[in-house]
Amino acid sequence: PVRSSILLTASVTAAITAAPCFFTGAEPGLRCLIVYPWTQRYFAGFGNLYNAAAITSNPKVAAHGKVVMQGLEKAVKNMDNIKATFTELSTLHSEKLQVDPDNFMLLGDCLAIVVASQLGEDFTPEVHAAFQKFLAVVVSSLRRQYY
Ligand code: ZNH
Repeated sequence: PVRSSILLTASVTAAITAAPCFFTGAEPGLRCLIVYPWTQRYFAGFGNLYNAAAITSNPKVAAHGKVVMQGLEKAVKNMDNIKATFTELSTLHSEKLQVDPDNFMLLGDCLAIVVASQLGEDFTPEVHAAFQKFLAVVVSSLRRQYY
């Protein structure tokens, strides 16, 4: 497992370096709320999210999207220990926020689409595979404290 995570680090880091907007942009979160509208239910306090225009112009949604991306940045920086890194975050999503964990990969898929569109030809099958593997570890780590 250590060896595979080192390989993963190299490809994902390469992908991330080439995609400067990756960890600062709110686009994956916006997409997730539009394409999978049931994910809006957790953001009742963020104001009206009645259509795509309302979602993309909502400053609270954008700010939150960036917070989530910063959480993912933490995962990249702790590539060999994502499960432990996300222990508290997993408990928060399970016990306090009560987010259905099936939603995690939906956001991951939106993220992959954004990264692919940023990287263009550099989003090779190898980078894609590494990226999906990274997302799978992130999602299983976020699910870990659910029971
Ligand atoms: Zn989440 C929050 C991350 C997914 C919902 N998140 C949060 C935070 C973070 C995160 C970092 C902050 C925390 C504190 O404050 O402490 N998420 C995350 C990640 C992911 C996620 C990394 C994946 C990938 N989430 C998610 C989903 C959902 C959510 C999918 C739904 C659908 N979150 C949430 C909420 C919150 C959070 C609701 C809270 C918000 C407020 O502020 O209110």
